[in-house]
Amino acid sequence: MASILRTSRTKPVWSSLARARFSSTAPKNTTLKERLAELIPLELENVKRVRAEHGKKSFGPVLVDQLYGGMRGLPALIWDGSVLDADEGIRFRGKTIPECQELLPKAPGGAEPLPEGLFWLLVTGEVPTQEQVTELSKDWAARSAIPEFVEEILDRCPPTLHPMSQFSLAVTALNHNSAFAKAYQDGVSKKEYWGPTFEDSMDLIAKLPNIAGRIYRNVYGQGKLPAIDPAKDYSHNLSTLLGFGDNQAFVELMRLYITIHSDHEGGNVSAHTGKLVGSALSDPFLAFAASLNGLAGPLHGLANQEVLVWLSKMQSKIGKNASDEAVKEYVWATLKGGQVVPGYGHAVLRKTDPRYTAQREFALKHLPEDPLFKLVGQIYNIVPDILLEAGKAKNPWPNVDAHSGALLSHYGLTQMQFYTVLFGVSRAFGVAAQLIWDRALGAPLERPKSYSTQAIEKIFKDKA
Ligand code: CMX
Repeated sequence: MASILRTSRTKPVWSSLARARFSSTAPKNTTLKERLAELIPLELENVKRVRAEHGKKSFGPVLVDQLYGGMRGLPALIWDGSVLDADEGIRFRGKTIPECQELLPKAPGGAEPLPEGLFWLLVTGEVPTQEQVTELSKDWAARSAIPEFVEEILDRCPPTLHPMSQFSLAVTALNHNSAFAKAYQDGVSKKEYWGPTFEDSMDLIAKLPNIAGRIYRNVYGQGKLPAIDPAKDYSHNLSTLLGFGDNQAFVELMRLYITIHSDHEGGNVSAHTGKLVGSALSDPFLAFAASLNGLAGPLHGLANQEVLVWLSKMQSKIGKNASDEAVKEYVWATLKGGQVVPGYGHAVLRKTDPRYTAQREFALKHLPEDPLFKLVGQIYNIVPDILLEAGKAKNPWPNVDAHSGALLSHYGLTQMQFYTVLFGVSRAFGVAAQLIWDRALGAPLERPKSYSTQAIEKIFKDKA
């Protein structure tokens, strides 16, 4: 990569940033925070240059329809961790899911990427070494304990309170010990915001398994929570807290699951909400709790619960091993009843979600004969044609949520209401990575302009 930016000493400082951004590996013997401290001044210069060169250029017209239409396609945000292409799907810092599966460090004997490595990649654009990933696992284990009062909040929740509401409550309450909130009260300089934001983000990710595990055990009566083992990776510990730590295939599934659910560029509801709330300088716990509340909606993360609910209802109505004809009739009945087919369609994607494909490949390897997996496959052969024929959905293909529940349920995690909590644990990785950069780059308060219908009419009347 040619050097783009030069210092007064004509030293090509861009080259190390370019190295960080384009298929590079992390320099050895640095921690994530040390590496960030090196990259931040380079990225500040880079953003300055991009704004100087392109800041006044237009991205094209804004249509009134976009204001009414959920801002689809409106270029409005900076999000560095990942970019979503309508046809190709997600790339994390330029890398596809199969590339991440190949390049990121794995657990001994494992085949799936460790989410620790994915987080390093999201934050720096670099692939970390095995040692750096092990250090992250240890660091997160050391930060994993949750305050006693947060445990009490969870223990006092009625089991009928949805796990996502419990999750959001607990994450909000973590703000009690926020390093950023404290530093802000102590008058920290803007230039230093990223340091306490980094600490909070690391604490946030580290504490989520204990929160998720406690909710799972409380709600489903699964007994006492075991301790986090600093010698194990994040996904292994999460699996243990849920009661599946002895099942190596489940642990591998968690590694893949967290990796592929971590980030999906910035415009989706959970990512954008986290960034929006963070822009008010609400700390990462408050910002991410807001993300969780968005993820809990049935058109977004809750869809993975909805898929399993829908499949179960289907099985009780038309039986297991139903014919294609019976499934088709059930899908049409769903649409005619004014409901969506959960797990299908997407606001950006126009092809099968590569996150769906990654899960299908995992299933083909680990559970090819599972009846629910076979049903998911049968539905894949039926639903897109029906959605096309119905003529409304712009994308008839499956998204990530069409598959995840079938995998979890295969290993005995059958409590569908809990599924979005696992999506939430994963989504913290992407939201946290961007929050760190937003504070490092001094991202301003978000404040787009809204219009009333009356105002829009007036604008065009006056122009006529
Ligand atoms: N079943 C039935 N109708 C669907 C549909 C589906 N799976 N997907 C889209 N449509 C409908 C929309 O409801 C909309 O109908 P109206 O015009 O009556 O409002 C029409 O088709 C056009 O929608 P679109 O432009 O194709 O899709 P949107 O960008 O508006 O919405 C999404 C995207 C995901 C909300 C939608 O496809 C959907 O509701 N899918 C089912 C829920 C789901 O799986 N969500 C998870 C998405 C991934 C995630 O965030 O986790």
